Amino acid sequence: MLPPGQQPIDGFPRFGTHLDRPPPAVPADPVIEITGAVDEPATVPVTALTTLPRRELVADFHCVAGWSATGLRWEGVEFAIFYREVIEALASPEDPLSHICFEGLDGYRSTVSIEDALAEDVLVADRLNGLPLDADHGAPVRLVSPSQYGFISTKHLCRIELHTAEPRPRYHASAATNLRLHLVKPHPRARVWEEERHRYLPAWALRRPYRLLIAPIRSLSERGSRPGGESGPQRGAQ
Ligand SMILES: Nc1nc2c(c(=O)[nH]1)N[C@H]1C(S)=C(S)[C@@H](COP(=O)(O)O)O[C@H]1N2
Ligand SMILES: [Mo]
Repeated sequence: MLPPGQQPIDGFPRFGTHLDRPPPAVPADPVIEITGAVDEPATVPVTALTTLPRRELVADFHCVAGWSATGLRWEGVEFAIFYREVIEALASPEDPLSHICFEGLDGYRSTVSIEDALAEDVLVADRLNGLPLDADHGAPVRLVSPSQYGFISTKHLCRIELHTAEPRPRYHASAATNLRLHLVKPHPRARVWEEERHRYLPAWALRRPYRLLIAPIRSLSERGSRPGGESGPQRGAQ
């Protein structure tokens, strides 16, 4: 059964605010920076994930626009374990952490409450359906939070920013893209079974307009994924 307002899609399309921009290049030795409420910002090599207990998670993936990809098999490390083993060793803020921002190599950002981030189905994933994560789906590593709309699941994860109070929403490192995404007003919790699509508007009002965006965003994203494909102007849509 799919969450309210979702429709199944064939396969697992590349999708996102990148539109037809190609995926970012993966550095030779990728790292995840840990910044914000830490004593000293730190840099964790992505290879550290191989030293932590691994987890396989089969889950559906739901985009706020209304498509769902079903039965994806992710592999990686539970975020809660990464948090306990890596982040807590670095962070000793006076106040407890309340929110975590996840940033991708393309500048994309998502913000998650600590409760939602530590849920048992949230993964830092480096494999999908038995293969290393490809560029379309977030190489080298991405967040996967299947109980929340896809826009929470930051691809190409390269920075984790810790906060002790809810930060002002920032959806992209680029000011222009951030501004455009602000207009979308995504719901801060984005839980799919509660249909938390929009910060203010009721979900029923958005189902249809969002669904109309699926085909164009999907085909733009596909175009950007082709090697040597042209990169277009930045536009905001989730
Ligand atoms: N780095 C990055 N992560 C991102 C996005 C993006 O544009 N850049 N788009 C988000 C949105 S809106 C969705 S629906 C999913 C799509 O994931 P997929 O391309 O693997 O299908 O990625 C999310 N994570
Ligand atoms: Mo999305």
